[in-house]
Amino acid sequence: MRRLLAATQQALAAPPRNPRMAVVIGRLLAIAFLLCFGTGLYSHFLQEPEPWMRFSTVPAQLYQVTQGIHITAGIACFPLILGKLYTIYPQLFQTPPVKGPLHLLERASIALFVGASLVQITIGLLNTYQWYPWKFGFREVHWALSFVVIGSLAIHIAVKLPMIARFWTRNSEGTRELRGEASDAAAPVAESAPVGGVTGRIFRWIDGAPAPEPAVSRRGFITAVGVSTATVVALTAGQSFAALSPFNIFAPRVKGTGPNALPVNRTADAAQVLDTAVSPDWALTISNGRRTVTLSRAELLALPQTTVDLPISCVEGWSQMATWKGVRLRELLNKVGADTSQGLKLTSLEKKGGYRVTQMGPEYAFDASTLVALEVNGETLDIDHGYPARMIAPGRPGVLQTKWLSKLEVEA
Ligand SMILES: Nc1nc2c(c(=O)[nH]1)N[C@H]1C(S)=C(S)[C@@H](COP(=O)(O)O)O[C@H]1N2
Ligand SMILES: [Mo]
Repeated sequence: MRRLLAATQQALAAPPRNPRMAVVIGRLLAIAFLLCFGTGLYSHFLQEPEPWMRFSTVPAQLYQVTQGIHITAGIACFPLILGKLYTIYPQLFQTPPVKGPLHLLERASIALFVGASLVQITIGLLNTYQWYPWKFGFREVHWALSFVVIGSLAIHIAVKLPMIARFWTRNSEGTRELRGEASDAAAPVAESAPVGGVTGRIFRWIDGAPAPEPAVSRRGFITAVGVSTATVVALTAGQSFAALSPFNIFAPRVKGTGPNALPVNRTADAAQVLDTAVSPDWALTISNGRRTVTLSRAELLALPQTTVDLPISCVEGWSQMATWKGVRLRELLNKVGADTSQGLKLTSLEKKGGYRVTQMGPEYAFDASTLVALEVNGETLDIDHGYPARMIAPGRPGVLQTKWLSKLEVEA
């Protein structure tokens, strides 16, 4: 058994499979994971705020940027994780497979880490394509898994710290030794002492055996990982970042397409509002306790109109700037005597769906650029964009930009 494992390791030896490479890719992955985690927490609390939480409404593109980073960094994880797995693959066959309880724990935490990360980035990617081929709630699972990933990442880093330090820079002791430059260069790497439970030799060749002909050179490997990461980022980031928009090949939404030159996320048909949205009886109800005001679309159009540039920034990654025109929400709230400490409950005409009823904090409700929009990009709102009236506020996730408004209720 031991022999078989050792032989497998030897057969898998290749120049990019060394601890220095594992550390270099690991650093990039850690950055990507932390970016995803931080921006993910922000996105989560915007959608499910604790009662005491208040958010910044400036800059209006804040969420567009944080969510763009979230999706783009998540996509970059694919080639990076594959590269990292390639690099450490021979470690699967280390001998003995388990040295003791601590070693078992270490290997189990890595298994958990790798498994959870792969599931996490895969369901995240599928979500950007609005494809939910599973039964569970995406948000709950993505949220819970993020703690498994970050927790096991922390354990992983702690366990590997001695090795990470040994290979951290080009001139670290371990790196120089790998290059055969260390002061004790005469001693073959194969005999180097175990470091943090890992011997340098595992990544190279075994016990003085001749180096195998490299099938993949170190430089070829770096190029492959680098080019594939840059490519997937460049070809998808255009959904979130306007400058890269011409290169948006793989990302599902394309800027400037759709009615009103704006992509649609949920159509009026899907929301089952094709009849109610165009009914002549439609009116927007605004209430604060007993005080209620009801305004038809013509009455809304007769009020002072404000024009603002605000993005739709979908949690699924795509975003687009648009020019909105309509009535300032705070002017409507003043009509029912709401004060600036009060939040709002928004109800859509939509018959069912997760975003039929949403909540808006006072910082958004009373912001001067938050509108009950009636027009977009110089035209009447298309029914797919929320005709007869929709909410548009700065810095909010797209899911909270409620279309086909029906009721606004000031919270006590
Ligand atoms: N009532 C309602 N409003 C909604 C949604 C919805 O499902 N129902 N989807 C939201 C989502 S997820 C996004 S990204 C934006 C997209 O706006 P658009 O379709 O006008 O571009 O609308 C939001 N408004
Ligand atoms: Mo969205």
